[in-house]
Amino acid sequence: MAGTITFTMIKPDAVKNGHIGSILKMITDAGFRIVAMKFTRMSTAKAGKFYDIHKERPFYGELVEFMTSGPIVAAVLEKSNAVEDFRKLIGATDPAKADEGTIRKLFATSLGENAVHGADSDENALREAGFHFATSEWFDAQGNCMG
Ligand code: 3AN
Repeated sequence: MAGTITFTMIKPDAVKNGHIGSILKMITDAGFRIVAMKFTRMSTAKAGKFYDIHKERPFYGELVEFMTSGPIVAAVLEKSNAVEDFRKLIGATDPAKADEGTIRKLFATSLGENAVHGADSDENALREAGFHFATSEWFDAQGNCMG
């Protein structure tokens, strides 16, 4: 069964361009519940580790530099079929190929600076959520701390 948790970041480009509010509204309007959230700036070491899987890719250095260039919003989200539904909501990695009405189509500027991150599997969602949040920072639907 598909998991109910995904992990997202609103990236430095979307933060700088003033899109935090609009993006969060699209996320909650689509039925995702915010389980954990913070406004933070990643260190180079942290971003390097987060994107470890892309280490051999030619864009790795550029990606780490961009993701540490300003603050981000990191969040854990809950919904049935969370990972797949969130990937649909954000659209393709390249905004030029993203469907109309998706977050990347509306707010991303390029393939590298594409406004939002969405975990690509249940396993990565939990790994990435754990990277940014202690379970004491997670809250259930009744507002109770899950840690
Ligand atoms: P997604 O974010 O859609 O899962 P990934 O996991 O392939 O895409 O890539 C992670 C991030 O790396 C992307 N969000 C994007 O910022 C950056 N990226 C991916 N492909 C390229 C590329 N060809 N050139 C520059 N940056 C890229």
